Amino acid sequence: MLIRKAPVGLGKGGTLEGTQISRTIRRIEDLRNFFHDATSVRNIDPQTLVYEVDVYSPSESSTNGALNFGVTRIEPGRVGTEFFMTKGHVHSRGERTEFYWGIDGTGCLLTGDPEGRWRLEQILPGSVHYISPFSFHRLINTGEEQLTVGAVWPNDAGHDYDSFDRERMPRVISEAGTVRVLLSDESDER
Ligand code: PAN
Ligand code: ZN
Repeated sequence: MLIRKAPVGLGKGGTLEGTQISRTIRRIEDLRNFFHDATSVRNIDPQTLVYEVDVYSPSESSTNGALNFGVTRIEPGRVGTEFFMTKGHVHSRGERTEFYWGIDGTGCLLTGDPEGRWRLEQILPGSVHYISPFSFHRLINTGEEQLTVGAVWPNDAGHDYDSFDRERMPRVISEAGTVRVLLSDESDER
């Protein structure tokens, strides 16, 4: 029997290479409503790249139990004091879970449960993160290099970007060269 080459691999710079891969690119113009400081958003070139997501979906979308494999690469940078980050979402099928793991760079994973309790986990190369049912999840690059994070989630999970109140989300900011977390008055830690 032939020993075949794997159809997909992680290339240099954290790009997924192979077949059945799609890429989503998010620039400042796509993220206007996600960063807190509207004035700073307006002062950045709208074409500035914030993050890219490569997704490998080998199964038909109707396949029961199908998984997606993704890699997210977030550029280093800030909008005002707020670090570059993903939009963040809950799964449309809220009970669907997900694994993230750190590949390169440093940052954090913000999660929030439906009761409004928030949690931040440090992401490092090799760190493993479990996103529990009904949790909001967002990646934040707090480092000087690109943050690259792998993910596996059910193909039928779906992305819901609007169900969480953005005003209540903790913000991860840079202050005097250190990473600081600002909680809204109504946020709770867990
Ligand atoms: C990830 C995310 C990816 C980009 O693949 O979709 O990191 O984040 P946003 O979708 O919040 O822009 C995932 O969590 N999939 O379920
Ligand atoms: Zn997800």
